[in-house]
Amino acid sequence: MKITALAGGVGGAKLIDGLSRVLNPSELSVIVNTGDDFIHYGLHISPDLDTITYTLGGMANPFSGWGRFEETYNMISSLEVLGGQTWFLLGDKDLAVHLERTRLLNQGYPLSSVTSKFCHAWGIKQLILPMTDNDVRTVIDTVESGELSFQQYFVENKYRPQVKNIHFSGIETASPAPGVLEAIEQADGVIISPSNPWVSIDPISHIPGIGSALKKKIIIAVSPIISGSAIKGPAAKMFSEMGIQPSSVAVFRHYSQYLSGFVLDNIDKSRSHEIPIPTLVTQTIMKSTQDRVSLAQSVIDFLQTL
Ligand code: FO1
Repeated sequence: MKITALAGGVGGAKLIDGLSRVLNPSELSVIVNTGDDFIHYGLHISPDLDTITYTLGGMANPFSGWGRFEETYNMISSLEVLGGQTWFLLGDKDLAVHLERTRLLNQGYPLSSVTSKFCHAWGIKQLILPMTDNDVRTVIDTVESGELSFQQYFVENKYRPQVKNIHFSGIETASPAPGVLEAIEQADGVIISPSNPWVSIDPISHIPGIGSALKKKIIIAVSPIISGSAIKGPAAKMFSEMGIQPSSVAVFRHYSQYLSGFVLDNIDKSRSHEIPIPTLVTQTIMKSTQDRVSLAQSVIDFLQTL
C-alpha cells in the first residue's frame, strides 16, 4: 500500500519511524515542512528535514527527538568562550549537515536534490521530500515581541510569547517541490502525522497546489493533542491563543476539509462521537518503538477500511 505522510518535527517523526518499519521503503513517501528553516551563522538549517532523516537513518537523538545520537558539542563550547550565539544548539556531527547543505544550495542545487543526496549517503530508501524548494518561512506574530522567526519563537523564546497570528512568508509564490504532487496523487492513502497543525502541517497544505491535490485523496490525521494538551511543543498553547479550546476535536475541525478519517487516543474515546467521519480510537502515545509500529499498523489498517 503506497502511503504519503505529511510531517513536521518530533511528534511526526515517531509515526514516520513506525511506518518505515511496517512498509517497504518504496511504499512510503514523506512530505516535510520547511517553514522552520532559517539561516544561522550563515548556514541554511532545515530542522524538520533533519529530524525526519535522522530518525529514518537511525541517527536521531532519542531523548530530544532532534539532533544526532551520540553527539558532541565541541564547536558550540568554543563558541560559548567567544561569547557567540549558542541559543540554538548545534552538535558537531549535525554541523556537517548544515555546512554541506549550505555549500550545495549556494552552488544552486535545490533543497530537494540536497535532501535526496543526503538520503542516498545515509542509505535511506524512503522518498523524503521538502514541501517546496522555495523559501517559505513560518512567522509568529507575538504580543510581547512582534514578529519572530519560528526558531526565535520556539527555541530562543521557548515558545513563551503569546501568539497573535501565524503566517508563512513567501508561500504565495512557492510551488511544490518536484515529486510532491506525484507522491500525493500516486498514494493509496495520505497520513497527516501527529505534528503541530499550525506550524508543521499548515505550511505544507497551504503551498499552492498541495491543498487541492490533498482534497482528492483518502486522508487521515492522527491527533497531536490528547485530552486537551500536546505531548510536546506549543500546539495546544497555539490553539488557546488563537481562541480555540485545544482538543482532538479542535484538531479534527482544523483539518476537516481534507479528512476521510481521524485517529484519536483512547483517552479521548468519549469525544469520538463528536467527529462526524469514521474514527479510529487507539493508543497514539508513542513511548517505545513497538508503540510506533503498532500505531503505524493500526493507521494503515484503518486507511484500508475507508
Ligand atoms: N530545539 C530546541 O528546543 N533547542 C535547540 O537548541 C535546538 C537545536 C536544533 C538544532 C538542529 C535541529 O535540526 C533542530 C534543533 N532543535 C532545537 C529543534 C528545532 O527547533 C525544530 O524546529 C523543532 O524540533 C520543531 O520542529
